[in-house]
Amino acid sequence: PAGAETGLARRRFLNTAAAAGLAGVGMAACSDKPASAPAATAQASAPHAQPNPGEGAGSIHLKPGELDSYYGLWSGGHTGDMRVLGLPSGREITRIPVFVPDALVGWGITNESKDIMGRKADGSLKYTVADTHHTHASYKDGDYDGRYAWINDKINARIARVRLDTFTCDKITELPNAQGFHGIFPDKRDPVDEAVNYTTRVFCGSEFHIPLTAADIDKPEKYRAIFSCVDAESMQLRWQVLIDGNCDLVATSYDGKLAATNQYNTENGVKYEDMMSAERDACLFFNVARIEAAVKAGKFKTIGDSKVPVVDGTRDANADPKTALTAYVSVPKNPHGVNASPDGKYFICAGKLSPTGTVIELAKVLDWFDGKLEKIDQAIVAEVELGLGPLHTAFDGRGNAYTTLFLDSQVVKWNVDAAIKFHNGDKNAKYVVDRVDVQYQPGHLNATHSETKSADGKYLAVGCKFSKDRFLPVGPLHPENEQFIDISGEKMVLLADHPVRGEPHDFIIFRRDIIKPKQIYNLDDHPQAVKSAADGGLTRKGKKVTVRMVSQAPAFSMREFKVKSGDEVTLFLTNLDKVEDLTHGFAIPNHNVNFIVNPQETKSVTFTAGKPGVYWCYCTHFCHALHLEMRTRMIVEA
Ligand code: CUK
Ligand code: CUA
Ligand code: CA
Repeated sequence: PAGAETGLARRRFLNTAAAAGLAGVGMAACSDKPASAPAATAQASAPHAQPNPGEGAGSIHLKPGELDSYYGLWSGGHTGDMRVLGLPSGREITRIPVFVPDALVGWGITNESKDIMGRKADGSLKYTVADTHHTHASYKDGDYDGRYAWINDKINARIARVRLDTFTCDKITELPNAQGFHGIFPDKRDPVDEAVNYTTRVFCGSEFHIPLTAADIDKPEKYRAIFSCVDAESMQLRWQVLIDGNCDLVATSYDGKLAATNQYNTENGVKYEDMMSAERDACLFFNVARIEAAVKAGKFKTIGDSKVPVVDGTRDANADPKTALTAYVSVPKNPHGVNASPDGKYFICAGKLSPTGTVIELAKVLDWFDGKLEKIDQAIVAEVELGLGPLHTAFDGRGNAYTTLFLDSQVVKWNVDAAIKFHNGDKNAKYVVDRVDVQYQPGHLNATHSETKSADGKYLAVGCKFSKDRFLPVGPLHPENEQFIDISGEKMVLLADHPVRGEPHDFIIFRRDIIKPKQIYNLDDHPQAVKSAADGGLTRKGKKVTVRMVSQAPAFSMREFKVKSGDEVTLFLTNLDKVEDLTHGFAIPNHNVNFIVNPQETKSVTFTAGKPGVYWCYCTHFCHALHLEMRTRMIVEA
């Protein structure tokens, strides 16, 4: 790595012109050939090109029937879903539909899912597209507690919650006054109440600045972005902060006191050249307790139709540290990821257009709020060169950070304490520990339990945005390459490539003992569960018909039911089977109806009965030797 240091030193800090050039070549990633690392760094990673797993991580090859030791939750990108991978095998175990309809389970078909997803006045879905980027789970005592995970929809500014007992989405909230909701992070404890040592808030950063009144539509200098706090239980908005600049990714401190977002557009630019014109942007800190005190004291306004309290977090209004709600720490040009170190001490900002990582000491940020630190930028305890295009950082719990270098197609392992020493003038402090080439152009990375106090430093996954030649070609659209790296030793060892369907970004990886998934629902989970065949039947009120039936392999309780053409039919189906894994489906030809019911689960659909005829409703989910015979006749009369 000495060579790597020399290589890095030769490279210049990206100025506007250079980065604008990159936007056409390197940042759009890639010419014909995979962007190769500079010679010096390529040499640095040559010695461990051979698979030679370090001690402690173990084999990633699982024998048939063997279970993975970690769960991974991956954002699905613009498929709008969440993916569940088993690690270290890299096997995709399931996909959880969230923002976008899903034909396997009937998400976006059933009334229950439509109510969660959000409807228009006519009952149809409000949105059928989404773009998920980030997923994070709920905390207790600084580690995951296995209750919930949250995921964002950037397109429509929505936040969704996924229950980790059933692996299903149970709530979605659309953020008012926000566009391009991107970064998301739950808090880890309450800033004031010691007893609340678990997640009660989720913070959401909106990336796009927008006019707040119709009068400002064509006055970009008046556009503003917003930072939102959502209640983790109710999923209602608690408050918002009006800010200068924009929000990219979000991080929270382990003491609950601080949340922060990186800002790449402090310039308030509307063109990319403008957005990258300043030499430094910011990492914007929020003093959670002070914001909530201000809201309580009525020091807020509301925007438009929204009733959500909005406090003023702009620079000018927060110049006095003693009363400030926010603090703008400067970081170099267009930073991207901000990540909390597992020791609770630092936030690390990845430079993106600057080849640097900036280490911000949280105790010093709190000192500034207390009037004990003269200048907020004194909270920066290191700013060191890492390589080209730093995007996201993970941790091993042993003092090392791992940062993706998008342009260099590498992961760099660096020691945070050594970086601080180097920054303080100790030029012998070798903070770069190792580099490994990845294939290719990595975005997010994360290590096992990296975002918790229990970071275990065993494995690292890297989401490579380009796979190019790594898998069998399947036409112009390539999968992404989630690579798996052993980080248990001094050197990183690339263990495996895993193709994933586009376009995941962020993910977390945690031990399998964190969650205890349910195998069977409770009948009472649904207020209108059909508890027996006798509890079911058909009732009519004018043109509205309700059909209630149960499924029990290999039959539906009603062997036929009669409706009239044009009736509005609502059909409830409860699966009375109690056997683990015994799921039934229910499809109605020509009516755009298909959904499943898991053991003891109830679902409903509403549709208009079509033209007169017989429609064989059948079970779509293989359940029994008589699965094909599992049918009922819907007889539609004139
Ligand atoms: S962003 Cu995608 S690689 Cu949305 Cu987390 Cu950095
Ligand atoms: Cu019931 Cu297949
Ligand atoms: Ca900028």
